[in-house]
Order: sequence, then structure tokens, then C-alpha cells
Amino acid sequence: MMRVVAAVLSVAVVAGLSTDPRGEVPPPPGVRPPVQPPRNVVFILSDDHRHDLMGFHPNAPEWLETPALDRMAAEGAHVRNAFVTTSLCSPSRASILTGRYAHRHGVVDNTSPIPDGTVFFPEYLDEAGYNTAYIGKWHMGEGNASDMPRPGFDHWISFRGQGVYSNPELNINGERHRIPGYTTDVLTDSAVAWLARQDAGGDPFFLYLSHKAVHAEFEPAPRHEGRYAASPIPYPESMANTEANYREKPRWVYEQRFSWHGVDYMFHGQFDFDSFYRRYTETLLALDEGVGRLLDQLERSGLSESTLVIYMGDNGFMLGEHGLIDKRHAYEASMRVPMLARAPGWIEPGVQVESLVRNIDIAATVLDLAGVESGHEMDGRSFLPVLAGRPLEDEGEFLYEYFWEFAFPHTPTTFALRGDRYKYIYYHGVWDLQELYDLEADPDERFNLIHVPEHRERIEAMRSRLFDRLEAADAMRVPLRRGNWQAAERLRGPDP
Ligand SMILES: [Ca+2]
Ligand SMILES: [Ca+2]
Repeated sequence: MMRVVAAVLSVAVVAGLSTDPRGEVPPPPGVRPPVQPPRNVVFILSDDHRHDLMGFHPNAPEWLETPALDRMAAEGAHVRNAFVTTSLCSPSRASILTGRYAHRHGVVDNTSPIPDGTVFFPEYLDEAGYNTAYIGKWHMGEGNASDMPRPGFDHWISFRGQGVYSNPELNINGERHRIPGYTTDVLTDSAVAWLARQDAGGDPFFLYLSHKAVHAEFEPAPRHEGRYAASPIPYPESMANTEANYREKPRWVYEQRFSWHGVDYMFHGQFDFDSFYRRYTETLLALDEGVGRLLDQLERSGLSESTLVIYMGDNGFMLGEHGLIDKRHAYEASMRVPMLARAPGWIEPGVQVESLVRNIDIAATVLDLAGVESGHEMDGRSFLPVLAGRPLEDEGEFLYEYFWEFAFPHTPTTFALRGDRYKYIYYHGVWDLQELYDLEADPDERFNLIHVPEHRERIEAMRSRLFDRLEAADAMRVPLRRGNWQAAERLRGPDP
């Protein structure tokens, strides 16, 4: 991959010559020469933003308004098949920052500390001369010092754990300050101010803006409260508690509908589904405004053409499918994430990227763009070519993994192989059904094919491939962590 980009750069550099010193042939007359990729990166990560809750998305409710995300899609690329390899906050964040699966980076739940010696990819950018900034939610490890500056960032603003939606206490380069305001706006203000200090002729820069929004329990900005109060809620067909919906579903899925993460006892009865849905989408409004303000700042600074902006969610979110809410599951709404990429002049406006892209691919992609050869071993790969309209070799199936948490015991340890057409899901430690779905015929995963005789060979083959993959990756150990709190305890006080 590094080779491909190097070739593009060399052609751009020697435009006008007949061949470059390495024998690259320039494009024939009339063919647009490749454009030099941007050099700066703004990576915007949202929390628990579901892949289809973007105004332009065909599956979004028609009343949903996300003008800035729509603008990103219109001016850049919508990466339609973006996934996470673990649908949970901390493991996915660690995968983004290391380019590695959870079984390899070791951040397998939302409370375990980061293993000593872990290196995050922005360190390599910093070493390569980039101006780097981390602004927002870190949320790996929950210790007292989990908001402290990390190596690799010239500028650092963060907070401990999940943080709060208003008047956050921010750790700004090592000192804590209480900042008045709505957290999404405060983080956006900080990011815009930092961008305003970057200059087109100076060092290249990398901004990692990580929002608290739109994580539950949702709190819209006061200006957006009630915006969707009268909007009709779309219920997925698989939400109803019917015999047909659960005929071939694992028993634990049915039982979860009456738990903290189920539609019939959400957060142990604190919310009803409709108001939960409305507050979720209202909380998204400030996030969207923030994206718009960042794009505007890049325009004002003359940095739009030299900056790749990536918008991504850290995991998906179930909204009633199979009676479930939240994440962790290997179902589509949980594994899929929103992803948009914009770089005017380099990415074709309005392009739909079909290639598979995963959270573990971000690190390789950003380092690729920066031309940094880190030697850091990664499970992911650069998807830079697909943004420039060049296909990548199909990787086939990818591995999905989720490790059981004491805090939320209703979702079992889960491994899955997801291919373009078939998905096989294996649960560890529960005496229950496995699952096979034909995503082409059944994109909503309503018909589990695990007992269908004509799929027996496929199921056995996928199960073999799954364990071959796990064995080859040295991922056969299921991590055991000390659990000291459960969801219900949150009703009695703040997070431990
Ligand atoms: Ca999350
Ligand atoms: Ca630096």
C-alpha cells in the first residue's frame, strides 16, 4: 500500500516529464493526472452514533436533520460498509488507536486499564513532525489519571471515563479546569480554536476530536430539547415480542429484552423507547452542528483542500432490533458504524464507497496518508486507495469479537465471521443457538439459518474458519477480568 501512494506522489511530482526516474509512466493525454492526497487529517469520532441516523441515509427517519453530515457526504465519500471489530466503546477506541483487534491490544472492556507498553499511532505522526491534538473523550481505563495527557499529542484536552454532558471538568494539558457549557459545544470550540492556529504553510497536523455525544443517557443541548417531541418513531419489524420474531433466535436474545439493554426494561425501567429514541436524535443535533463548524473553520483557514476529514462512530447502536438496545451484539445495527470522508479535490464529491472498512484500518490509513513507515504491526490495512476511487482487494470475511462483561452480564462472549453475504455467529459460555444469516436475502437478520439442512456444510466450514482465524491470531484465550459493579448499581449513585 505504501508503494501505491508513493507511485501516485511521484507521478504528481514529475508531471510534465515523460517518465519519472523510477520508470513510472505518466497518464496518457486527456486522462486527469492523480491528485496529490491531502496531508492533514481531522478525525472526528462520535460515541454510539448509529450508522443510518444521518439525514441523507435512505434508512433514516425522514424528520431527522443532519445538515453537516449530509454536507460531508455530498462533498466527499459515504463509506457505506464501515464496521467495528468489537462493538463497545473502549475496545473499539483502542482498536482505532492501535490498528489491532481487542484480543491483541487487550482493552477488552470499558474498565480495564491499557496494558503497559501500548503504542498508539499518533505517536508516529508526532515523531514525523506533525502537530497533533487530542480533544475529547478518551475512556480507556477508569482510573483517577485516565484523563492525563498521553504521549504523541502536542495538545491535549480530555476527561475521565464517560464524562458529563454539561459543564465538564477538562484536563487541559495536565491541568483540570471546569468549563461552563454544553460538552459537545465546548469540545467543538476547543477543536475550532486549535484548527485556527494551524497554518497552510506550516507543519502538517492531525486532530483527533472524540465526542461524548451521543452516548446514553442522552442529554440534548438546551436549544435542541424537544425538537423531535412530536416526531413519529419508526419501529423495526423485529422489535415486537412475537413467536415469529423469536422462533430461531437464541434464548438469551429474548431474555435480554427484559434487561438493562432490552426494550421492555430499558435501563431498568428508567426510559420508554420513544423518548429514548427522541432524546438520542436530539442529542445528535449539536454534534452535527459541531461537524459543520469544523468544516467552516477549514474553509476559513484555506485548509479544506489539504485536509482529509474523517467522521466515524466508535460502535453501532441497536434501536429495537430483536427487542434489543445499545451495542455489543454481532448484529448489523451494532457492528456497523457511520463513516464519511471529505477532502475536496481528492475525493470525488458524493461518492459511495462500497469496500469494507473497519475501525482497525484507521491507523494504517492515517499513517499511509502521512507517508509514515512505523513498523508497528497492525491487523488492519490502509483504505486510502478506495477514497481516491481505486478498489482494494476484497479481504473476504472479517472477525468480530466481544468479551462478556460482569457489568452487563446479559450479552455473552461473541465471535463472528462476517462476509459480504453470510454471517456466522458463535456464542461462548452459554448453552444456546448459534446463528447464520444470509445478509443478501435477509439484511435485517430475521431468519436464522442455523438449522437449515442445506446450509449445514457452510456452517461447519465457517465455524472451522472462525476457529482457524482465532488460533492463527493467538486469540483462543477468553480474557477474565475482575468485575466490581453491575448496571443496576448505577441507579444508586455515580459510576464507580
Ligand atoms: Ca461507544
Ligand atoms: Ca508534534
